[in-house]
Amino acid sequence: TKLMQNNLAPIPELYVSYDSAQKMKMEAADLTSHDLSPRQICDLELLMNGGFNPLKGFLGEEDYNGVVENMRLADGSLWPMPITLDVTEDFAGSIELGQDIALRDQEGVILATMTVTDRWEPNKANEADKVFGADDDAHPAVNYLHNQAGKIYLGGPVTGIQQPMHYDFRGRRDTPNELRAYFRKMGWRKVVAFQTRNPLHRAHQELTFRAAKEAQANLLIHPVVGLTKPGDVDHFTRVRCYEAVLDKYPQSTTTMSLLNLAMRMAGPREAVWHGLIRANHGCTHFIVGRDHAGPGNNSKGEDFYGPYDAQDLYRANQSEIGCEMVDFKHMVWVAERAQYEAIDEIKDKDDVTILNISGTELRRRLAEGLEIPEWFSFPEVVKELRRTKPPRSKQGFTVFFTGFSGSGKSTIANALMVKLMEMGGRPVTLLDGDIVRKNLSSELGFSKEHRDLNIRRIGYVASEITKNGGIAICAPIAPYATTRRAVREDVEAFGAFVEIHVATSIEECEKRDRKGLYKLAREGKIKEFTGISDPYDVPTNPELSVETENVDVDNCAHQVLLKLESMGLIAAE
Ligand code: PPS
Repeated sequence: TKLMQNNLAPIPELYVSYDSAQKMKMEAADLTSHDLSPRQICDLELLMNGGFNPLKGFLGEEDYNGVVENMRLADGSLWPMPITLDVTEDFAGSIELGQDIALRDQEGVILATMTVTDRWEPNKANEADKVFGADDDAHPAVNYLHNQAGKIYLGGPVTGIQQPMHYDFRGRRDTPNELRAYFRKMGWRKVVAFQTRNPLHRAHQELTFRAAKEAQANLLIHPVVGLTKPGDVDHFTRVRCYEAVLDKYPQSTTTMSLLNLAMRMAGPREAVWHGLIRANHGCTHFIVGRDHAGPGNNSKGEDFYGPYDAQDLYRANQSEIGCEMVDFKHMVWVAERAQYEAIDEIKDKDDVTILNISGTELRRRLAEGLEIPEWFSFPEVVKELRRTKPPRSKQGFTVFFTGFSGSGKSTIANALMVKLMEMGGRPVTLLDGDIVRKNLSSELGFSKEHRDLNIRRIGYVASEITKNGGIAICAPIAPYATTRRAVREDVEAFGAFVEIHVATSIEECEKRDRKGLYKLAREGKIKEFTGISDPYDVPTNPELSVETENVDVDNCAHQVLLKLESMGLIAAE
């Protein structure tokens, strides 16, 4: 391969001068405003600072069609990812073509204006197929497309007023031109970039170090801190980990900069996109690994892309990307030689012990507080990860009882609370149906809409308690499966969600009729009464289902404790 060297001349940005920006801010008060989503803010930042060069704004229809169909803008240049401004039909209908709109962040600060030249309804199924490989909601970007993105796209040139504000790690964030200036200043003529959304362990350190040696280049660790794959380690933790690993590289050969990119997990197309972005940041080489930017499994449990599809597509477009690929060698630990080696280069595979810890295995070990060997990661990194992800027995969690009125939810929930408090260690909050309706939801009735609001509020509070390391015990009727699923998702972002169906039959509840409400419901004096005149979706996959007929409360609560123990949520000290 020819040895690429970088051309470090500044690349075009879309920002106006400071004085013009002040003036535009005043004038923009009169413009129709679009409030950007978190993903759109990431896209806008890279549009404005030249990270998405040659784009001059959100794609218009002709460019969009070219990008979707054959990875090319209307003028023929290579661009694999639709960078689109999706809006609601109402908003799209409220503006005219040719009009300037203000693009604002979530606090209402104006970041840019856009002259709307294009407005169209995209064929989202086609975009999903062509760009992401399948119209399958299991793909995070396809899910975004269908379930979060607005129906209409607006396109047009953007005029940048100011960068989105970041309060974290400010010294570690660089625009393409800031990185170019840094490379110029340091005399770095060849730079290999490493893209990552994960903490760096020893295999990554070894691989990046080797890539730099092979390309005879300096190294840029270029982690994504915008949006990555749902469930990833948060970027605050990751950056602390990266900072610890930076010390492990030979001094002044390596630097680290944070990239506020919203990833799409689009595998091959994403690799090409990442390469173009790194070329814009002044890099000459780019590391592409196995399953680069892979989205995980599709709804049939299969891979979306082949493990080396990204490398193939990159190679085919390399000359236009302007950033040479260094392909990832899958690195494994060879115990006998106490070193990392590329799996395809080990000649004596049958005679040596090859060790590797997968991401899933690492998460399991963290969750259970098990050993993570020194050959796998650096003690500083493991310490940070353990700080953020303590073992399950020290994390917060939510126990969510559901069942008919009078099924025994509150009684069991109370018994459980007392047992957990006896054990100690974590604060416990009981969000009982009646308590919540007195405090959080006093204005709500029992329509579907109000019940949903009530349950979502309980879910919000429970997820905050879970995040902060406490135990939330919820005991509403929660009759609708979709709402329970939504609450589960809210909570599982931070800890375990344990759904418990208190499976007392409606006949038994009515027979007990503790509060006399069933009688009133039968007489029609209470409308929309769950189980009598309003539906209850029986949980299909609860963590536990308890029978209460002929079983005492203490025993029911004990069954829950055993469940919590089997899930690793409570443990002996
Ligand atoms: S929901 O559906 O989850 O929002 O209900 P929840 O907040 O748990 O409130 C249920 C308690 O309110 C009393 N109540 C009713 N329940 C069901 N349907 C109707 N129409 C209704 N009207 C009042 C009832 O006493 C429930 O108390 P529990 O503790 O479940 O017995």
